[in-house]
Amino acid sequence: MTLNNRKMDSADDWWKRAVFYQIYPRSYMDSNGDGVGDLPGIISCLDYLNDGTNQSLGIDAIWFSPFFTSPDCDFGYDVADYCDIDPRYGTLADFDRLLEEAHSRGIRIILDLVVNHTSDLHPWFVESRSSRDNAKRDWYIWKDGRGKGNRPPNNWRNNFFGRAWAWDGKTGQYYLHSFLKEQPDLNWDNPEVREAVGDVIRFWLERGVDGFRLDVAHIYCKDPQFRDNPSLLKGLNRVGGLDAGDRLFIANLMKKFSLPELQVRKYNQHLPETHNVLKEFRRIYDSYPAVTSVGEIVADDPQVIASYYGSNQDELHMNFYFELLHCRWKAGSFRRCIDLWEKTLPAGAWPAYTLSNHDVVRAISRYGNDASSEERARLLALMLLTLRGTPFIYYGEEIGMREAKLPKVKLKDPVGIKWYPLHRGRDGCRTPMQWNGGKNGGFSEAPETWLPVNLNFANNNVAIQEADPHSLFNFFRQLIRLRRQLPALTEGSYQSIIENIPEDCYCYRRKTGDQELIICLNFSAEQRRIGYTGPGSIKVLISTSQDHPETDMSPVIMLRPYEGRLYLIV
Ligand code: TEU
Repeated sequence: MTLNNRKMDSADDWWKRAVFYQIYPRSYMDSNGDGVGDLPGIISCLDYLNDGTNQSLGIDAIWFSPFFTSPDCDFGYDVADYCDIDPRYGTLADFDRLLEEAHSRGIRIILDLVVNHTSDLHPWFVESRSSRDNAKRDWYIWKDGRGKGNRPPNNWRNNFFGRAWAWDGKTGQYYLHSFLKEQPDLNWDNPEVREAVGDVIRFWLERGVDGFRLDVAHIYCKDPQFRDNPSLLKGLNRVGGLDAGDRLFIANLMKKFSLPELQVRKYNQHLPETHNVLKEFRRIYDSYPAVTSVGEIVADDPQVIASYYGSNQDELHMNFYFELLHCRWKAGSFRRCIDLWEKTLPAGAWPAYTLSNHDVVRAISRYGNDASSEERARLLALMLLTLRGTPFIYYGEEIGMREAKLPKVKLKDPVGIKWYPLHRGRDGCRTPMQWNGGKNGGFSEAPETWLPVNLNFANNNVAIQEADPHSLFNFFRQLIRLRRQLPALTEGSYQSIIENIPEDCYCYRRKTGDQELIICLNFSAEQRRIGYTGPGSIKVLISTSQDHPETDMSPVIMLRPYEGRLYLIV
């Protein structure tokens, strides 16, 4: 291993200049041949991510999906011990080594803080469910049943399938679970819970981690009266949107596929008290140097997402903007989405963008798997790395890993198992990293890996792409370098350009006092022409097409199908 010490950006706001990379630890690199990725495996790949030379990908920070002790009902998102590493991934000593090796390469590390709920095997819950008068009973949300039929306390549905209440026969009460019944929700009204989670945060900050990604931070607090959520169908009905036939059709469909009742989540998300929890967290982060946080906040209204920065920048440092995951393949769809978020963000609030993660179909496949998928992936990469805000790359995105189509027998995600074939679940985006054309794509020596490696690994892997100067990997690599060299990309303002731009192109300006860049993205399958009429002339710095004219200074921009270019105004 080459240890090429790279100096870390030590400023408190390093995360504004950083390129993040999300690793799903089960699927990155298996060092001990059990078919499951692990921490020593990840350590052996750090040079690939950033070895301090121009040859590696060059990322600055990693977000790790959970590797804490877990029975894996939701693959780590059900934590049974927040302060230990699951033995399948390694030990705390391995973690310390990972942190040290990462830091020595200038790579910072943030962890996944999953504290809306724990695993049902967490000792806190084991105690809580042991008796009604246990000291930890109130650490979770326990309620009596309703009426003669002992119905669940209210109509809330969980986020996966079915109702959000599970009956505990031993103590004769229901407990709340916003996801699986093996993931009971913590009671954030209880000061002891807040204190205990604060201790977890401090535990990792003391060890030297650089921050956290906060799982479903918008649902920590619940309505104190636990009122029924309004039904979406009834609401639609009131405004005359559905006739009786529609209602019957929908009701039958929902029954057939045991779909959850459609309801407005009025009382189990975005409660004002949640902001106080996040402020408490922020005070802890701020008592350590250079800590950051990024929230998984899901809301339809961008104002609501923006509120989680805090009125005084005193809650989350960054919030993902998931709307970007729902854009159609249309220049206007992306432009409107970004413009709206830029307009909504309060002054000083810093955006975070991602196009893929462990919960959604990989972006390269989301827009269709065909001959132009890779061109589209390049266009998306150029956009992701030139928008104003911190980009998060999902592992494998840099080599264009596709969503794997797995047969039902191979599925592991409870969501896919339950809904198949309607919804194949989230396994398709979680398959092992494709390192080379060897056994299991170079991921593992095991006879069988936890999820199969995607069948295309022989043609789609790191080794091939490292060797090909025109590969997607090398495009990402160059783009990340370029981003570091151009202050307008990290610090500059953002302004979309509409005048004289063809409908299927998305163009924007990034600008500081002394640097101005223009990014032009052609979303159409045909050539597009844009005339540049601004001051000065323009010089192309990078294009998604391999053989663009390096020194093109022409005022007419001819974009090839799906081509994107970054121009400097000189
Ligand atoms: O996800 C929250 C969430 O509600 C969705 O992304 C959900 O996983 C998806 O809609 C299901 O189809 C977070 C994590 O990212 C996810 O992996 C966990 O399963 C979930 O929380 C529970 O911790």
